[in-house]
Amino acid sequence: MSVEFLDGGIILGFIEDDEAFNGSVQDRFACLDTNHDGLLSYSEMLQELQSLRMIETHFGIDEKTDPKELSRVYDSLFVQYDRDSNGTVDMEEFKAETKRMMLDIANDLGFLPVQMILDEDSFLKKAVEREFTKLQSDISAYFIPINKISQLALSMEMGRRKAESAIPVSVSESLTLSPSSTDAGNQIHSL
Ligand SMILES: [Ca+2]
Ligand SMILES: [Ca+2]
Repeated sequence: MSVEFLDGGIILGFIEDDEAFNGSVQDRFACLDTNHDGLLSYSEMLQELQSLRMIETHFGIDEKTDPKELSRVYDSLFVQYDRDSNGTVDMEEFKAETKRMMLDIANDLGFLPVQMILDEDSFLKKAVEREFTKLQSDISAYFIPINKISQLALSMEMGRRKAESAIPVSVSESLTLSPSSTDAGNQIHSL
């Protein structure tokens, strides 16, 4: 569990990022599919349905704790996943319903960030993690890393010192050179 700031934009960014979203959905599906038959039975889905109910509780929609009521909630959630009503949830059904639910949450949230307690392996947490990684790579793309800055400052300082130490030399050179060069000029003219 961790407390994260979340808004609709973060969720939308996640579900529109095919690589991130499909990867997370496939990972979760594989975790839930304990007998590895490529389908999720009601009992395999129960863990997911329980975590979904928790999200709903955070939104203040569902406060029911009566076991009969709860199993009714899980039944209706399962039916939402099992779109062809064959009693199991396949990968496409799981992906489609997860996307639809995330879209609903994104629409409910809007673009004002809210603080939410998230499960470490929840899709919402994945959305936050993706946003954070994206933000970090955006920052490193726009800003020079700190060690580069200090290198730059060092080479600028070296350049400044070099220039300072060069000034007396060039002044004395120009002082000694200018009469002779004038002489040379005069000589050219006189020749
Ligand atoms: Ca299974
Ligand atoms: Ca099905």
